[in-house]
Amino acid sequence: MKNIFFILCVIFSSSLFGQIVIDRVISKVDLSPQYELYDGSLVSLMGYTKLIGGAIDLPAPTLYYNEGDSVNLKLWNLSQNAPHTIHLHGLDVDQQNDGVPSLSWQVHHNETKTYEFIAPHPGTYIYHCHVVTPIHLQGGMYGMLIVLPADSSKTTWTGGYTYDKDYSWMTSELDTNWHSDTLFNHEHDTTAAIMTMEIPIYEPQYFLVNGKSEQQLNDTTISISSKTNEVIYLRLANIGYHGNKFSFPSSLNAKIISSDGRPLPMVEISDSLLITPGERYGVLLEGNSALIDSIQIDYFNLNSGVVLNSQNINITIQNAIGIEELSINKFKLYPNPVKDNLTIIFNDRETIVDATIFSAEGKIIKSIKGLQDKANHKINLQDVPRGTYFIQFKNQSGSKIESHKIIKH
Ligand SMILES: [Cu+2]
Repeated sequence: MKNIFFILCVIFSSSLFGQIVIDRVISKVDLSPQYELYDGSLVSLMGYTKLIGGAIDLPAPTLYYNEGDSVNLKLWNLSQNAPHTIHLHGLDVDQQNDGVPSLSWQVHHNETKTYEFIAPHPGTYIYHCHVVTPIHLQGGMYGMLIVLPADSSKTTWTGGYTYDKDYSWMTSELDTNWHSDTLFNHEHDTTAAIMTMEIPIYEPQYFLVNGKSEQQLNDTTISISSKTNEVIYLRLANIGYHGNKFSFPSSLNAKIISSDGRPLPMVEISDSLLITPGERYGVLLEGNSALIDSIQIDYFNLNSGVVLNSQNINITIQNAIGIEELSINKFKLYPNPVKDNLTIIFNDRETIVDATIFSAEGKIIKSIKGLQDKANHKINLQDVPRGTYFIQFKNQSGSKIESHKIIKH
């Protein structure tokens, strides 16, 4: 009888509290600049990774849990000097496990400590270091934490909206002057009442989505590719020090459904959305007709409101008949998929354009300047390895006209 009672308890508790999940992240500091920015320059990071020998990820690896999971999240600090923590931004966890050093503990060099919590409501959260937060966070110690419904279904939350595809975009900025050895290698005692450290004025040169910018945003994990009438679920999180204004093409009928890990009481239908640092939003998009456009993100100074930079993420919605059939394209490419020569035809009377071919990782493969609306242009892709690429057309003033996906066979 006792045994049956015990078994029933185990079954009941596992169905109520979900799985026990053991997870680990490692904190590190680059000894030399290794993280490549869109213009090819390298910068050092202070951040998290999952692999001992792996490079630091920017953002940190996204942590996925299911609602009700009992999570044991270990932090192994392999970096020298400053200790680190994991603050679980927006999650309902107890103070001991919330990674704020003055209220709990911190993890010193070569120590491992474990955060224990039950994954709360399905939604989008952030984790970041809470030791000398402005510096460690700018250094790269941030990532997304996503709680899925208990059954892992493509549903925003239990009983919520179903979706076909989801994309997670974490916005931030990067000021290379904050990525110096002097700032990263500081010794730090969080119990000290006074700590002085000279910090440069924050003037970021790079404005990021998932650690990338400009042509790197053609990465297939970031740019949206979908079919008509598919529902796209966008998880947005701003971990920069500036505000973001998202502008969605109006034909996508953007619906703002959740904020900071909770459903909004009223769904808001809006083509624009402001996100301040630390906030998260859930947005549903659905295109009823074919589209090649972009979602614009303006990064603005919270004090002055001045827009400092804008990034665009391509969105392609295809009919079942495929991308070549879209009549709104200004350029036609054939054959696509291509084996040898890619021919470009001007559908519209853009006079002179520059074309750049990028790999899915954002590396420039070929750059052709001054294409003219007269003859057919052939680009030889024989020497390009098989894979997915993007061709981007810009006019002579440097404004982007449109981008196409190319499949190389
Ligand atoms: Cu830290």
